Amino acid sequence: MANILITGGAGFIGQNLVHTWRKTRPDDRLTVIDAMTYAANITSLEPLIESRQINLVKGSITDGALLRDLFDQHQFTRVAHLAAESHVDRSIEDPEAFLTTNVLGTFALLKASLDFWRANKLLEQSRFLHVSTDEVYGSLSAHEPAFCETTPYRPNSPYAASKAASDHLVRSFEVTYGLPALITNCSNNYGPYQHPEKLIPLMIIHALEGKALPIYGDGSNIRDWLHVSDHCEALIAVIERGHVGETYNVGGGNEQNNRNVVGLICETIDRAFAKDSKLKDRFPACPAADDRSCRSLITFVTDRPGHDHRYAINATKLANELGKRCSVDFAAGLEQTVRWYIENEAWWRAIISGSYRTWIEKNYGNRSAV
Ligand code: NAD
Ligand code: TDX
Repeated sequence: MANILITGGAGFIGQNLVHTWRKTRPDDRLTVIDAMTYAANITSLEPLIESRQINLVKGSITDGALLRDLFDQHQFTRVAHLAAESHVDRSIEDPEAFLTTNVLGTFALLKASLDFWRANKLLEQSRFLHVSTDEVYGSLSAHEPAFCETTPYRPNSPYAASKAASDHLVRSFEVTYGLPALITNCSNNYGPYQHPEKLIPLMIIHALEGKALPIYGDGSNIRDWLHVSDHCEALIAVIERGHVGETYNVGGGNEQNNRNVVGLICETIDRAFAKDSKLKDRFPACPAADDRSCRSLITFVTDRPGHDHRYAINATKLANELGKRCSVDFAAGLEQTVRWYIENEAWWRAIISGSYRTWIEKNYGNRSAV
């Protein structure tokens, strides 16, 4: 039995991690701290909160006094740090929040963990897992080898730079103070509970609603898609069995360019409508409701500034040292994800009806078709 703190547990990966942890390690005591930004959603956590299977604290990781109180009260010996501002396009519009949360917030959390573990002589048995991204390594050309743990850092967006800074802080706390920290750098996640601002849910929801599918640039940019369930299993393996001071890359082994991803989403939705006639009544604006392909909605729009061309992860260290291999097939995972968004319409409608509309106008309003 361990006392665990999960930061950002009301976000996309955080919610999935909470559910995986709860199911697989029923004796651990879980506390989630989350600032409840626009990206948070506690609908899926509510049953766990009500039945006291998790403890949810609404607060910011930048609040050192709050963190100190939580450590004193709950005696955490494991921290899984996921809280972050996470959307690249928002970091281009307004980088400040990224520095505040991703850099200063990570610093406050490192300090609170170190102070508590030192004072209580818990350094040896404790673990601090910092969840980071492949974007810190920059961009690959078509033929370069995939990122490995020793690839030099070359972040290109304010988001990536803020995550790189946080990785460096974590490393420095491990080397200088002996904080028992580990870092994971993973590729693009997809799956249930992902905020509609990100590529895959955005395209699924727009297709269902008969709205344009805005692909940035020519759509040749490549991402390595990782199902969130594989990612969560890898995170638990690293925090429980990883070697302190080490970095582990986590990737799906599924490199796809954005045109292919959007095309696959369209085909998956077309097939779902062909199989289930009730979908035509539920989503009448979707082209598939008139037996046309969702592909007719694809639009190429002004590119993202500084758009990284390709990310790819070499995950052999994770497989060799910890025996964890990512196993979800991309087409199967995408089909399951499309089904999840179809079945959970109320979940995403509640998000897209609020302040999200302002973001859509800001990010897409001035992008002309190319
Ligand atoms: P997300 O944006 O869906 O969730 C982030 C959560 O952090 C939200 O619930 C938000 O309210 C919370 N948060 C933000 N600022 C906070 C603060 N100051 N204090 C406490 N909570 C705060 O992000 P995600 O996609 O779930 O990503 C989780 C982590 O994984 C992030 O660190 C991200 O950088 C990293 N990551 C994500 C991906 C991906 O594809 N989604 C890939 C690589 C790495
Ligand atoms: O409308 C869009 N059109 C489009 O073509 C959006 C939202 C995205 N894209 C492109 C940009 C990227 O090439 O799709 C690709 C994926 O975009 P995002 O979903 O915004 O992800 P990305 O920028 O790759 O970053 C993600 O992976 C690494 C996460 O958001 C980060 O948190 C993570 O660190």
